Amino acid sequence: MIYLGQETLSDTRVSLWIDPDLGCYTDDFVGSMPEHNLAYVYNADAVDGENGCDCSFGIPTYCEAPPTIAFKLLDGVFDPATLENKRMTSFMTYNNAGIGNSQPGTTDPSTEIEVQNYMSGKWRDGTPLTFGGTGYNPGSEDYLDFAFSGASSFGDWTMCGEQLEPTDTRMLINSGPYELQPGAVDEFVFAIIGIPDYIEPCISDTTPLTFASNYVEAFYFNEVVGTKETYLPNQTISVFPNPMTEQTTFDFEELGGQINKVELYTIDGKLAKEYNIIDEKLIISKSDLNEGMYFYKVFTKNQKLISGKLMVL
Ligand SMILES: [Ca+2]
Ligand SMILES: [Ca+2]
Repeated sequence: MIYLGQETLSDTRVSLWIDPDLGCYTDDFVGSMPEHNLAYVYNADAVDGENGCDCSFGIPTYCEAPPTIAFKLLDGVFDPATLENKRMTSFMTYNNAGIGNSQPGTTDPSTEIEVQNYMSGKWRDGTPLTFGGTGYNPGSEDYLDFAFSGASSFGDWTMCGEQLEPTDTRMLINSGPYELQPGAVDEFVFAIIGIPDYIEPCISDTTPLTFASNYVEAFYFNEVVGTKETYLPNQTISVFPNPMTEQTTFDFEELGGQINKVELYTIDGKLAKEYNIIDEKLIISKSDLNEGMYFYKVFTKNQKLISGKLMVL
């Protein structure tokens, strides 16, 4: 994500929207695990299909072995206020109005405001998400941010536990609000995790989900990104302009003579360039690089590290 606008956007929200059709799309349930930055879809019962293993329009089904599919946010948007990547801040789900008898406030949005409501952890009509039942309980004050999150401060809450009518669900993993600054270069990384032959009916045991989530997280941060180093806030250096069109200057003035090396990595983790630093500035020109996204790592003499992303247009 590259923000080329000139004005700071003060109330930015970024959502991952998913219409998870698990085999037959009319008998699905969803849930969330906020502590894992994760949401998932599972079949409402042990057999995927409307009439036994069959589904409308001849859609193929998982029949007697439906999996659970999880969507895990690994790298959210960068929030300049906290200098950290934002986590999943709310989770919402809503229903295809054409299937079953969903309450009108819980169905597909049709205006920008209704979309914004869902992205903010509210229902289509602005009703806050509250604990219990479908989560659409006008008048209730049992507010929470994550729909069907299993354990919550009010008690356990899952679609299966509430014995809701199975339906065609959509879902949003929401992140925000945060401030999006001109020139921001950011990325939003998520994993799709399949757990075969697991519904336990009703996800009474989340151990397989927890295990898969931890495994994917460790793999991503250790093997893909690498987090063994100590990070400094990336505001302590200036990288401008970013995106690069002709050349970009890394300015280390604020850190005095502490910097000794800059490395650029391609998006798939290969070292593309290495620069030894003797000055307080490094100027990189486009002729050294291909177009695309790079990760930079700036090393100080005592092995502290500043990292970020550089886009080359
Ligand atoms: Ca669906
Ligand atoms: Ca299904």
